[in-house]
Amino acid sequence: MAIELLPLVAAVPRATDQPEPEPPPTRSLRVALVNMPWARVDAPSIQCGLLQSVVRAAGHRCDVHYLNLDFAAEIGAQTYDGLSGIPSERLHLIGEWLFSYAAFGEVLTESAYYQDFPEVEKQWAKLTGGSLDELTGLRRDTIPDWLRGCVRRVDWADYDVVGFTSTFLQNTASLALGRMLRAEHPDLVQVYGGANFDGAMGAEYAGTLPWLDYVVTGEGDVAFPRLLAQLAAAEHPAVAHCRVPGVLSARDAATQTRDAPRTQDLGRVS
Ligand code: B12
Repeated sequence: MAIELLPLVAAVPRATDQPEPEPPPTRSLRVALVNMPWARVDAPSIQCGLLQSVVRAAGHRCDVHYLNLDFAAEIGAQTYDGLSGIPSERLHLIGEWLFSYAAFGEVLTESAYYQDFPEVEKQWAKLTGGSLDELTGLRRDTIPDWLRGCVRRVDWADYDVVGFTSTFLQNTASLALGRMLRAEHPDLVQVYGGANFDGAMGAEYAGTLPWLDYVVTGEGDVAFPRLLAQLAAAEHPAVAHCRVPGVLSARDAATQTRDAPRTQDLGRVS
């Protein structure tokens, strides 16, 4: 038995087989990672925590902005929790729909949405005691105002790169803030990653939405620091041709669909 296992054991990479650490970047970048609604508020983001550690280890400054907490404070923790964990959210996608007006304008009207998903009225009333007019107000007024506040309150000019992480219902919130940031801070390089950008989804977003400078498909532990190193060396980072496996931009989204390589050294991700 021990003899049969031997080839398998030999194939497992050992510490000495690990790739050499990346050389230090040509300059240190200032990186902001953002955790948008509707990420849960009772736990930190494992994505931002891991990526912050690898970005710092690669020689850059890195802050994490928990804007999900800020939004929960804005609308009340109970309403936030209720909406982020609302039953059948995968059917009516209420979290995505609420931020969609700020991101894309009127794509699906309230009346059409409420007609398609009649359960939303009951669920919202149970959660807040409020009417559909109030839900409409949240979508049309509260959320766009809150996003404009996020653009003002954080000193985005102090960053070279902003990275949005998106899993579950974080997509339209991330895209909406990113779009507003592009208008106010056109030189801020925007990078998107997370389960919502995996595979073909990432390629589609990168090729369609012009404010997404780079999309990382797959794990970011290796690809993100490599991308940052190339951005640090580039004269015009937002339009640089970054040749990193798993990193897509509008310029090469159609041609590159490989996921980013996974780290082989868990000791570097902590
Ligand atoms: C643990 C887990 C859960 C846990 C905890 C979830 C939580 N709220 O944190 C539980 C059991 C609660 C859960 C529930 C659900 N889950 Co779940 N879950 C997972 C699982 C197994 C691991 C997620 C994780 O923490 N990974 C570890 C982190 C570090 O990895 P990561 O998120 O991929 O991040 C890396 C990259 O994406 C990238 N990256 C991420 N952000 C960024 C940002 C930038 C700028 C860059 C450059 C890179 C980058 O780098 C990161 C580090 O390598 C994944 C499958 C998987 N193998 O990933 C499914 C997964 C996330 N779940 C999924 C689903 C569908 C669900 C449910 C809806 C299932 C259901 N029907 O109820 C619920 C929803 C719960 C909710 N709304 O919170 C889907 C999400 C699809 C999507 N597009 O968002 C996944 C991807 C599984 C799948 N393939 O379908 N889940």
